[in-house]
This record gives sequence, C-alpha cells and structure tokens, in this order.
Amino acid sequence: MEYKNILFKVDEGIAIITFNRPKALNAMNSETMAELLDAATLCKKDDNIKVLILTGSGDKAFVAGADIAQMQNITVAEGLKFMELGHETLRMIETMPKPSIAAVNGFALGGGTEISLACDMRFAAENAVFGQPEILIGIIPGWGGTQRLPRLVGMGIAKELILGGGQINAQRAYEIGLVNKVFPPASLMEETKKFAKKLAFLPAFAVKMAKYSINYGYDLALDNANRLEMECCAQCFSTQDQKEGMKAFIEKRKPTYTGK
Ligand code: DAK
Repeated sequence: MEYKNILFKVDEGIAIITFNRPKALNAMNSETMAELLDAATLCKKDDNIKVLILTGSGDKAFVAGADIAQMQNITVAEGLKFMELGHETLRMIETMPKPSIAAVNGFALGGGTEISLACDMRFAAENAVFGQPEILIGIIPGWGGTQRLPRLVGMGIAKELILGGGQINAQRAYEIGLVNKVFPPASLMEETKKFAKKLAFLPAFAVKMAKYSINYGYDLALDNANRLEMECCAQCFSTQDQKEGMKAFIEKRKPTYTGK
C-alpha cells in the first residue's frame, strides 16, 4: 500500500509510524486509519521488527482527534464503519506480540488519546495535551476511550475527562498514570528510541508471553489469570533464550539473545 498520510520507517528492529497531516494537526481520517492498519499489520508479521513507536509529525500534535471535517455529515452506518476500522486497528496494535510506545509530541485529543491508549506505553513531551473532548461536539469516544481510559486511570478520572471534555497537560497525565514518562520536547524521540532499543534486545518470546499474560489475564478471575500466567511462564522454558539468559547469569556475563 502506498502511504500518503503516514511515514513508515524501520531501523535496527524498531518501526516508527509517524502521523503526517500537519496542516490538520494529524487528525485521523479513514484513509489515515487504513494506512495505520496496513503498516501496523506489517509490524506485527515481521519478526525482524521488535518494537513499534507511534508519533506525530511537526512539533504541535500527535493526533488532534478523528477528522471532524470528514465526520460531520456521515450517517450512522458510515460512522459504524469508521469505528470498526479504528477498533480493528487499535486492538491489533494492543494485542500484537511485541511492545508499542506512543511518543506523544503535542495534542493527543479524542482519537489521539485513544490511539495512545492502545499502545503498551505512553511517553510524552512536556507540551503534550490529552483529553476526550468528543462530548463538546455532540458525540462520545468511538475508538475505545470509554473502555481503555477507565481501565488505565480509574473510573472517576475517566468520567471527569469523558463527561466533562476537559484537557490535561503532560504533568497531570503523568500524575494519573496515563503517561509513563515525560521529556522535554527536543529529547522525546531520542529517549523513546533509547527505551525501544532496550526492549528490542530482550528475549522476544518472553516479551511476547509477558504482554499476552497481562492483556488476556487482566479481565479474568484471579485464579484463571494466575493459571494463564503459569502457562505463559512455563512456555518460556522451551526457548534457547531462556537457557542463554540463565546460563549467562550463572557465568556472570551479558546474555546474547537470538529470539529463539
Ligand atoms: N479534525 C479536523 N481538523 C482538525 C482537527 C480535527 N480533529 N483538529 C485540528 N484540525 C485542523 C483545524 O481545523 C485547522 O485547520 P485549518 O483551519 O487551518 O484548515 C488546523 O487543524 C489547525 O487547527 P487550529 O487552527 O484549530 O489550531 P489551534 O492551535 O488554534 O488549536 C486544537 C489546536 C487542537 C486545540 C484545536 O484544533 C482543536 O480543538 N481541535 C479539535 C480537537 C478535538 O475536538 N478532537 C476530538 C475530535 S472527535 C467515531 C470515531 C472516532 C471518534 C468518535 C466517533 N465514530 C466513527 C463514530 C473520535 C472522535 C474524535 O476524536
């Protein structure tokens, strides 16, 4: 697929998808969402890609929401189609067997916050702004905001943001656990890549099992979730990386992982 609204590059096992409609503050129209789905699917399938980073072009916005100009006159059926495309894309990113980081470099409103919520981690520039302002224009979040936000920050704060439509800065996002780390804007990408590199060198199967256990255990009853964790952990003993990791520990040297 030829990309018009995103940039996609891969370097040393780290894929970077950059939303690239700066004139509309990288607002997500259906074309951009289809491109994100395509690029993220490539990341999921390519074993050479270890980590995915999502970010926005320019210094003002990550994604300023779903494209209001495109949405303003759509029908219920068209709205449902746009929502399904978004949900399919974000669920795929959320469950892909490798970590994803949203590097939020400015406005992440509405769909922008929702995209970041589907990533495993959110790193923010000091000038980042989060919020679910959909209510202010007569709708509600349509790409998982009403579900992922309460799971991450709790029901009370999620309701404050979704029902009130307010915006919060990076510091507040950090305080409520929406954001993992905050950096000066100029060092956001460098710091995100540094962390991604660390993840990329870890044993891939263990990373996959850890993410799987967290994702699919979260909504289970504790006994079932613990059973899932046991199965995931036990599977790690089938890998060469587990043998290497433990051998290297005993021999007091750094491990060399092969992803096998
Ligand atoms: N959509 C389309 N264009 C946008 C946009 C957006 N979300 N946000 C900004 N732009 C465009 C502006 O229209 C403007 O275009 P021109 O006038 O220059 O042609 C350009 O980007 C620059 O924006 P501003 O001039 O407004 O820049 P400011 O610095 O003054 O303000 C801002 C920045 C981010 C505070 C402001 O642009 C703003 O409030 N933007 C809208 C934020 C927002 O409400 N986002 C939530 C959108 S709703 C669903 C699927 C998904 C969703 C819901 C349902 N279904 C399919 C049913 C999710 C919905 C949303 O995300």
